[in-house]
Amino acid sequence: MGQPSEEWAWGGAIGPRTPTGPSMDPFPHSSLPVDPVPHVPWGEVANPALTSLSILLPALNEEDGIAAVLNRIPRQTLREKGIAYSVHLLDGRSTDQTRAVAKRLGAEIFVQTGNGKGSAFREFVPRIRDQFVVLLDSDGTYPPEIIPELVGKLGPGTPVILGSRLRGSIGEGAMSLANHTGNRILSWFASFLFATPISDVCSGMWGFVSDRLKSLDLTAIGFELEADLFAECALKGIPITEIPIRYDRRIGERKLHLREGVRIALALLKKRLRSGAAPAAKEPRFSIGRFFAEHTER
Ligand SMILES: Nc1nc2c(ncn2[C@@H]2O[C@H](COP(=O)(O)OP(=O)(O)OP(=O)(O)O)[C@@H](O)[C@H]2O)c(=O)[nH]1
Ligand SMILES: [Mg+2]
Repeated sequence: MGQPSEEWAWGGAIGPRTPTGPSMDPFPHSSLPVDPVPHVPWGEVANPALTSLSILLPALNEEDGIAAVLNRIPRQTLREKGIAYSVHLLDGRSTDQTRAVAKRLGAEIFVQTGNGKGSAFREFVPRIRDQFVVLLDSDGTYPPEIIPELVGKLGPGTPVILGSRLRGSIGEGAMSLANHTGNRILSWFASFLFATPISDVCSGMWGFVSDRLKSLDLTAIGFELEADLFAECALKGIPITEIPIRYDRRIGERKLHLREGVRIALALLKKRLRSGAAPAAKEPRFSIGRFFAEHTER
């Protein structure tokens, strides 16, 4: 052992090392609260009890549409309403810039393994951890602006909300006459088969209480997804509340062809025949008078 080094204060007797650093205040600081309340500016968050929301955007080659949709999500209003949200691109292995654009604009990217819009949605549902879900297309046709209002209506008595284009308004050139007629016929057919009125069974804008969504036994692969959502709700007695929405002309190339209408009708029929029993009782119950009133007043 050598001599103690120079920085040791050596008082001539062996003892503890003398501290040489700056002097410290006693700890903890008695003037500060032990567990300070985090600062949340009043007026910014109207409802401090946060609601959580997953916004799901299925997309196949929608590099232009997805940018428009993401830019139209009213982030400020969602924050002000105390809705903590995440946005998820459900990508059908796009070959354009869809994923890159969505990522740049803050969406989380999920790439489906199967094919079709229905498969993408079904693959993603088990991953949902938020209280509420909103589903809308990535082609700029549905109004992201109404998401806060839609989420505000969701709750135990209103577990599923459908944005109805046929009860709302349709922009010029947004829906061809053939599509319009097809949508009406399919909605009548679905209402009749499942004894449950619905005005727009092919609408791509829906809201869900996540637990109720997860209780559905969905089987759709492609564009019959919305018909499947409707049929499952009808069979399980889960009420669907309709709100009128605006439908605009699509951005980018369409993926749906007219023949899909036949596939959707067959999917509805198959589901109804396989279910055997009558649809579960729900509130409000179906009545022929009400059905015709609802489908003729527009
Ligand atoms: N993940 C995924 N999304 C898809 C697939 N096919 C279509 N989509 C998306 O599903 C949404 C609906 O498809 P569209 O082609 O717009 O069909 P549509 O809205 O019924 O018909 P249009 O009137 O032509 O707009 C769009 O956002 C598509 O990009 C697919 O195979 N996988
Ligand atoms: Mg579309």
